[in-house]
Amino acid sequence: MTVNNLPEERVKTVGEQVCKYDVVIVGAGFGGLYALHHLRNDCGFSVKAYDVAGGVGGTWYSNRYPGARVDIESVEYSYSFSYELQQEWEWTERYPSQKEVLKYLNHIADRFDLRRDIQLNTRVTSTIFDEETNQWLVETDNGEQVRAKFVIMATGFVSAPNKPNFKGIETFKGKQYHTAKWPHEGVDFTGQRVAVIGTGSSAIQSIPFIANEAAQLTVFQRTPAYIVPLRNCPLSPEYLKSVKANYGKWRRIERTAFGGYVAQNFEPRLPNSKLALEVTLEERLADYENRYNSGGLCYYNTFPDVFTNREANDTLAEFIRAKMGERISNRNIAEKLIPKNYPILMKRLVADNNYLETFNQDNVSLIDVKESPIERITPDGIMVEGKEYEFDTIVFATGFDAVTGAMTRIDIRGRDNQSLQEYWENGPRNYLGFMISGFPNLFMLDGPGSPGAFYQPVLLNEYQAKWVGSCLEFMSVKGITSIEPNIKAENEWVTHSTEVADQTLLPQADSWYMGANIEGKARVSLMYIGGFPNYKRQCDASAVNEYKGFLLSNTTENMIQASK
Ligand code: NA7
Repeated sequence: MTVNNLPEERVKTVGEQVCKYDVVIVGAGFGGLYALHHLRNDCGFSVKAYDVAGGVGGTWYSNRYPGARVDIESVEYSYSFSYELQQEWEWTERYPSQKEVLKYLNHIADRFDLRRDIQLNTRVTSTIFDEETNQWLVETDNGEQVRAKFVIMATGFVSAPNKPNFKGIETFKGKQYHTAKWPHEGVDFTGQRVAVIGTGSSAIQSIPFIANEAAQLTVFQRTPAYIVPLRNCPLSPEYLKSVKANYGKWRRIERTAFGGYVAQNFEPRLPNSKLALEVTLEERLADYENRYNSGGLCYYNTFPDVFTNREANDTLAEFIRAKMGERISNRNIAEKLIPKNYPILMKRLVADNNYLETFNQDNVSLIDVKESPIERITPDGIMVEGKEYEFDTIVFATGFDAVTGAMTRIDIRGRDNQSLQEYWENGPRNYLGFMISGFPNLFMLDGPGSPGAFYQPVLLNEYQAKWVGSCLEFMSVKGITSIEPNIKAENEWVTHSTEVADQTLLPQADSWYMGANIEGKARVSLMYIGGFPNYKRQCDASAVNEYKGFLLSNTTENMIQASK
């Protein structure tokens, strides 16, 4: 017997094998951990989670580069599902370091007794849908095969590292590191000539630290980022006490805001309702100045027309450019570091800790590779425009095959042996960011088509895992064995998502939000930019209408809800 016509030798025990789990979860980061807790502890399903890493934490396990920290405030970038957890946990910094976030996630794994159902050091290599049994056959890199009724991809949107395949990369004689796969023992750059390729969040966080150790640091920049100060600081016991006393209010406001994080000057603030172009210049500048002084990413809650109207966007972009200029002493370098040609917020805004000032150091230089891309890596360094720059170490801060990469790197096959990679060749397709037509009983958390990186990912994970839990309970009660979107609903969701993105300035920037950072990747909006409240309304409406837009069946032949 074969599954989806796959070769017999690939499927070791199919036929004899019992279904071992109700749910297999791929990934043990924020999304996977909460999904495991909710589906097992709240809903009573048998659940097994796999993660390729040697510990829980997902992206916070592997991104250990110097200076790594979250740029959403700790009291917001944390789970809301447990009142007790929120009251117990004490964040030490306004923006916690990678170490502190990882400590928190390890605490979650222990506190909710999750480890016994997590298998680490295990890469899920394929998941194949068996149409005869409505089960997924999950295969891992240690040769294990398990069957599950449902699979949840909690693989994260910035987890599949992108290392561009520069010509000659294998000939480099020095050391190479990728920020997303940083050695646990750390790296000593003392006295070295170091290159950093990339100027996104990872580069901007790590460069000040590398520059302090290295003899020379050369940064290769393709696109300058809009940069604002993070203004990290320790958190006082009084502040934590006040947040804990008002956590419900914080969370309620977060759920109504576009970005899902609402702290400004240490208070939860509703997003602006007025438009940038309808207030006076003084009011507008006062708003921007207030956000600048507060620190961090709170511009995502500024005037809403900044997202949709280039003239409005320019008012903020101009303000930030001027602020960036004040921090860089060399005019030639400032000219390169300050972005000009794309709208602000449409490529990830980066909040820094002394990055711009680092270019005032004598040992730091900047090479613009936008017009003249890196030609090749040589045994001794990097070649640009026929000139060779020599290095002992190259740091690739080149980001991720974001949003879709973690899933398309797994051999996922749905009905008729359809490969997900092929199905998504022209961009990810799905319904409500949850499920894909032709791939029954496969759910995604924080995936394409959901608000993903446009919303606070921890809260989005919680909402989505609860939605999946309710869906599985519904199926269990009704004796439904298979669910997948109907193609009409999927098409409509893709069209709606694209239309919403086209109403914004998103397509005007080359960002990973649009798949533009990876050569050959389809250029489409990978996530839903209509805002979490809109997204939630549509997901809730589907659920209360007995999963409108989905095909439900109790056998493969018997579609009991053909096309609502
Ligand atoms: P990012 O933000 O995607 O940054 C990657 C950087 O690497 C970015 O500056 C890229 O330039 C640059 N890059 C990528 N490929 C190349 C090539 N071929 N040549 C030169 N430069 C290149 O990833 P991060 O890890 O910094 O952050 C990812 C997210 O994690 C971040 O947005 C937060 O949400 C958390 P580009 O801008 O594409 O021109």
